[in-house]
Amino acid sequence: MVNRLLKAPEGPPSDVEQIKDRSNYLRGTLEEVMQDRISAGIPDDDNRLMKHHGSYLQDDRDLRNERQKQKLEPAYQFMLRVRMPGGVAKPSQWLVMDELAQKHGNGTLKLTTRQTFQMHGILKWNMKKTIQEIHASMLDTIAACGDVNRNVMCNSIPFQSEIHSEVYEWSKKLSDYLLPRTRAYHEIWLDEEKIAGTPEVEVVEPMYGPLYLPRKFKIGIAVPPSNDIDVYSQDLGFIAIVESGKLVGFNVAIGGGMGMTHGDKATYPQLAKVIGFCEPDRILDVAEKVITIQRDYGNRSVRKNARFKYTVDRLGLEPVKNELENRLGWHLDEAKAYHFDNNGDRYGWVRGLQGKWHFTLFVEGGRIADWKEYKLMTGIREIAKIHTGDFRLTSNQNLIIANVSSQKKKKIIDLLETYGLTDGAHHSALRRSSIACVSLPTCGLAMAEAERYLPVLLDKVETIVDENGLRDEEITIRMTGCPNGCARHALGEIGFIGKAPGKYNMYLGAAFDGSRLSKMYRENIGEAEILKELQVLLSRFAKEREEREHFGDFVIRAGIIKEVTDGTNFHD
Ligand code: SRM
Ligand code: SF4
Repeated sequence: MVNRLLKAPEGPPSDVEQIKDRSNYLRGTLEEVMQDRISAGIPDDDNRLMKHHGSYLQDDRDLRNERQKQKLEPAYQFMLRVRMPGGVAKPSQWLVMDELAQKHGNGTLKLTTRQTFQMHGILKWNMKKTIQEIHASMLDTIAACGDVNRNVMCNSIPFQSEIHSEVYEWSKKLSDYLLPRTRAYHEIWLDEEKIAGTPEVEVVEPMYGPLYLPRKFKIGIAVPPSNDIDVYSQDLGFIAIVESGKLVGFNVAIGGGMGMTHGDKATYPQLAKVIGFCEPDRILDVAEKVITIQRDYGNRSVRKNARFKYTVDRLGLEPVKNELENRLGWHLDEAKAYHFDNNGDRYGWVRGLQGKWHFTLFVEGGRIADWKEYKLMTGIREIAKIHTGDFRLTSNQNLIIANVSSQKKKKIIDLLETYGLTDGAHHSALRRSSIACVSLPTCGLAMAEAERYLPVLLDKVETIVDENGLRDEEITIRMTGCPNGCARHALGEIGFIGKAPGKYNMYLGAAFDGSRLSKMYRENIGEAEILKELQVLLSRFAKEREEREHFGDFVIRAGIIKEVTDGTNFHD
């Protein structure tokens, strides 16, 4: 039922809308083109649909020029992203991912900022078997990308109490409940028999409809005081409210998102706003109705303005809340008080429920690989072989070896030592608070390096940090290769966005707990200028900061950068 007071923007449907429309519920000609052996790639239309199956066609950009010179087609390969709510994987599943990465991928795994695995470098001919093996391990890649609800994030600290496992169960239920219903994935990748239906009467996608959403949609659940999942960056965020040790429900926040386009003020990062509270068993209903509002009123004409944050800003928070309550048929309660301390990870060993132990391992840039001097991938593989608990991928791209029994702890410690795997305590707290998106060489949208460059930059910044006595000071620092914000740059106290090879826009002033956006401080600067700026800023911070003041707050108080009070004034 459409509310006449609310309107979707007018305009012709975007190319992607047309592709989805023609696709017969995300099938397109994927089945045929994946069998075609002439090219290692697939046509653009099918690639748009491919995303809904959890994969992107990419090419190795390090090889692009050389292959062009040799008149070869680009070095096409696929990226595959797993759906894994809350980032929880069994050791057996880890071993499958590891094996597939060796067998069909580029020999590495990426732990993503939404708590899942990505594999890169899979050739077209190996895609089907890779997806089948993932499926056999009880994971899948459905809706990991595309215009649907994505991997549902959830606070990854397992030791807190029963609350964590309860909240994790909700993230799984949300993820399953909001899955597309089309059988396209099962038919194309898992050889499910096509069932002749009666399309005229059958409702294939009762919630999404045949066009799915105007854009991707993201949900995350935070458990205060940790905001590790950056709840305000989500299209729909839930904040767990715990009273007398019991989960009583969730505050509901809507309309967050990080992406923007350089130089286009009609695009901006935005924070989700809390609109009320609901009891736990109502969150599926809330999520479904919020999604249908975006389905009905999101911008299907201009994709760069199609995220739910723009729908909320265009229609207004109150009208969207009213519409939600109309669709729900009940009212949200008043939001309850909560408090966040930080949006990072806590490293090392902690003891939790039933005497189980958890170790948070520092994984720089989320990349699991073997280097000459550091056999991270082999080390975790050996741990997975004996581990009886589980693994938790964090939203800061780290890894928790979780639920280790006291009996097994010694063996795990031995393996950690053998392979030199640590909580990163020998690094600066700045490095341990860093995130970088994938960027080059696989990301087709990258304008500058991120994952490969941030560690190199940090080597130099750590010298400045040491000179100023800030080695143990947690300052969140995030780098992305373009303004899409995959490392949630706008919520890092220091943020860099790639502008061109070797050049970055520098951002300052985000809050340590992820509750305030950063603002641009310098435009298009290279390494020498970055270091010069940080030299001045960090030395001022060391001298002038107030007790326990965070860097993001300091730069605002000291008048170095203006506070961003809302995404809509991000560019002012
Ligand atoms: Fe992202 C597109 C990688 C989290 C905002 N993102 C991409 C693509 C698929 C590039 C493309 O479209 O061709 C990147 C693939 C690179 C590669 O080679 O693997 C990519 N995004 C990633 C990951 C792997 C970064 C990482 O290093 O961890 C993260 C995977 C998450 C996952 O497991 O699902 C990832 N992306 C994010 C986040 C952070 C988050 O969700 O918490 C954001 C910002 C939040 C948001 O969505 O607002 C994000 N990615 C984008 C955008 C901008 C979307 C927008 O509407 O503003 C794009 C581009 C697009 O959608 O057109 C994008
Ligand atoms: Fe690619 Fe840009 Fe996302 Fe980095 S932020 S992974 S460069 S789309």
